[in-house]
Amino acid sequence: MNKISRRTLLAAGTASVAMAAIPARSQGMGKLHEVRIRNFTFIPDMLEVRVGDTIRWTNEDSAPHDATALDRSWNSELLRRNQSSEVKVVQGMSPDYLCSIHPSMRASIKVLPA
Ligand SMILES: [Cu+2]
Repeated sequence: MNKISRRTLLAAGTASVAMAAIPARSQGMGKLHEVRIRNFTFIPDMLEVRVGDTIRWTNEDSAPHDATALDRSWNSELLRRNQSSEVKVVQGMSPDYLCSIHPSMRASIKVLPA
């Protein structure tokens, strides 16, 4: 690699880091909420969130699980053991969810006003 292309790459790298940081500061990143899935249970099974927050589900069971809105309007990825998936909280997000594989697994979120 010659000097010029190396310098260009470094400059590009710096610019992308700066661009990523600006919206984070001006808009706020929202809070990250963790939900663990253990023994066929969402923990916690009730979560208070705000628009712009992120919910991360992590499956600690050997059985696969997911988080799927009762009305199917949103869902996490299918989670195998120790896998995580994140969903961003949006306005009017459907509050009640289940595991689509084990529908008796139920939990809910409460979207608080911003
Ligand atoms: Cu399940």
